[in-house]
This record gives sequence, structure tokens and C-alpha cells, in this order.
Amino acid sequence: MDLFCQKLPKLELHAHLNGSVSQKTIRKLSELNNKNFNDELSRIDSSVSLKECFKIFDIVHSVTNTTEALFITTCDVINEFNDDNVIYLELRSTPRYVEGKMTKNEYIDTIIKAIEHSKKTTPGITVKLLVSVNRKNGFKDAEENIKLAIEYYKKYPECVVGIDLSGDPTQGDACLNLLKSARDFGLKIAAHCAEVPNEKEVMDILEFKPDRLGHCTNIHPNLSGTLKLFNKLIESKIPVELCLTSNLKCETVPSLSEHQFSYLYQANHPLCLATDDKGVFNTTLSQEYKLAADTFNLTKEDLKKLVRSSVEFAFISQQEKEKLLATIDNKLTIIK
Ligand code: 6MZ
Repeated sequence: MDLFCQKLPKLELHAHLNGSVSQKTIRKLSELNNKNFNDELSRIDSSVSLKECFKIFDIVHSVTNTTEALFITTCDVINEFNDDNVIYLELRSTPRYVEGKMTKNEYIDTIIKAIEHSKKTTPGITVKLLVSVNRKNGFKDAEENIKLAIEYYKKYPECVVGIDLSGDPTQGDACLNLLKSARDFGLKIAAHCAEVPNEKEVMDILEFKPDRLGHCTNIHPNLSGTLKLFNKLIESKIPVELCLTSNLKCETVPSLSEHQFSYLYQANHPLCLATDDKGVFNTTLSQEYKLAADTFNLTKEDLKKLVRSSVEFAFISQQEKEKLLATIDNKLTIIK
């Protein structure tokens, strides 16, 4: 099954750029900067719980805080997904202003430059960008990022395809009015939802109907008080991005066997598997498929179906979806 999951042509629809940075890249950046990031690396190794993981992002940010480092990071992350047989990747990232080093525009320009570069170096993987809004950073920052997302969507519609609402779920709010303005411009919306219990906000998000939802760990038929939300989610048919290792390591699910994957899967709800932060959680998309197969008794045919159905949730045109599906079907004929 390991080899099968590795060979499977996959789609990654929920990957935070700075959460995806590998230890190898951090080492490379430390050599380039003549700095020792061993402390940072050991803290990443010891990452546990949702609270801890947000501290880890600050550490990663401290090593990707120049356009040079960001370019190298983005190229490496794309390469690593490509090596894992990911053929379609939606990266999401929060534009960052670093005083004296980079503006938010330079931040996005650099990622787009790296994506363009990857078309030559790794032509087998298609990469798109979602501009993230970090809910913790407040209204003004969210407004700025959404304006930037619209600006870059107009300029690079082939590359910038949507907005991601993320950040520490215990802080800030979902800024749905701002997200609506982006949606009116044609951008797709992926929103983190129910990583922690918050019935009112979850209901508001479900009513807003984002194009995809991330996690939804606290929408579970067996959790007290969330059956109403579970039924609402099923009725909505909004695709859910599920990140097994991330949820387990962040302790937002008690165990994999109790993960809501099985309930959504049994209900035939649209879902896809994703890594979330492959660097921070030390995983790969192949491992996530293997984990799902082992935990929920999925066959190779089930995994193939899971990949094929994910195409429908990608933030691309119908024509691009058909092309992607044809590529997948072609590759699937030769793997056993
Ligand atoms: C919510 C998360 C997340 O944007 O700097 N992020 N937000 N829940 C999660 N589950 C564990 N994992 C990552 O990548 C890092 C940022 O992505 C968001 C956080 O805002 C984090 O700071 P970028 O590329």
C-alpha cells in the first residue's frame, strides 16, 4: 500500500506554504544566512497541540522573511510535492510585511515568480495560489489581504484563484463580509471551519457557503450538541479538506478511529485528503492516503476514487478539470 499511495497521482488542496517547509529547506536557509537554526529545528520536532503549532509558524516565519528565502522555500515546497507525485497543488499563504525586507506585494510577487519558475523545472505539477487571511491579525489586515487577492486575481487569473481563511481559530473572527466582497469578484473561498467548538461561527460559515471547508473537526455526529451542524454540513454538500495527521497532532480529534472522516465518507459527502502543514507535522500526502486506507479500511480502488473525485473541488475551470482528470486516468492505468 505504501508504494501504491506514493505512485498515486494526487491533488493537494490544503497546504499552507510556511507550514509545508521541510527541515531540509530550513537547514539550507540557515547555511545561506550563515545562521544556526538548530534551536528552531528542535522546537519544530517537538510540536504538539494546536496552541504549540501556532508558535512553530512564528519560528518558520523568522527564517523565510526575505524575498530570497521565500523564493527558495516556495521552489523547494513545490519540488517536494512533485516528488510525492502530487500533480495539482493549491498552495495558500498569508502575505507578510517585514520591515526593511519585504512588502506584501513583494511577498506575493515572489511566490508567483517561484510558481512560474516551477513550470520549467517541474512541468508535471500544476500550482495555484490562494491568498490567506489570518483571522488573528484583525480587520485592517484582512481587508488589505483581500484587496491584494483581488488585485492579483485580476492580474494573474491563471495563478491566483482564491482566498483562504485561516489562523488561530481561538482568536479573531471569520470576517465573512470581507470574504463576500472577494467572492463577488469571482475568487473562490476556502475557509477553516470548526477546528475548535464555536457553534455560532460554524453556523454562520455554513450559511455563507464557502467553496470548500477545512478540517470541520468539531462537526461530528457523536459530539454532544453538534449533530445539528453535522446535518447542516451534509445538506450543504460543501467539500471538506481533511488533514488526518494535523488533526491528530493538534489534538483536535481524540483518535484517528474517531475522526469524522468515516462519518462523512459513509454519508458520501464530498471530501479530499490533505497535508495542511507537511513540514510542521512531518508528513506527506502519500502518508495521509496510507493512513486513511489503514484506519478506515479503504481499498486501492477507493483511493483512486478519492483522487478522481477531488478534481471536482479544485479551483479551476471545467476545461482544466477535464484535462487534469484525463492525466490522472492515464497515470492510473499503469499503477497497481
Ligand atoms: C489554522 C493554520 C493552520 O500562511 O505563513 N495555518 N491556520 N489552522 C491550522 N491548522 C493546524 N495551519 C497553518 O503559513 C502558515 C500560516 O498558515 C495558517 C496560520 O495562519 C499560519 O501562520 P503561511 O504560508
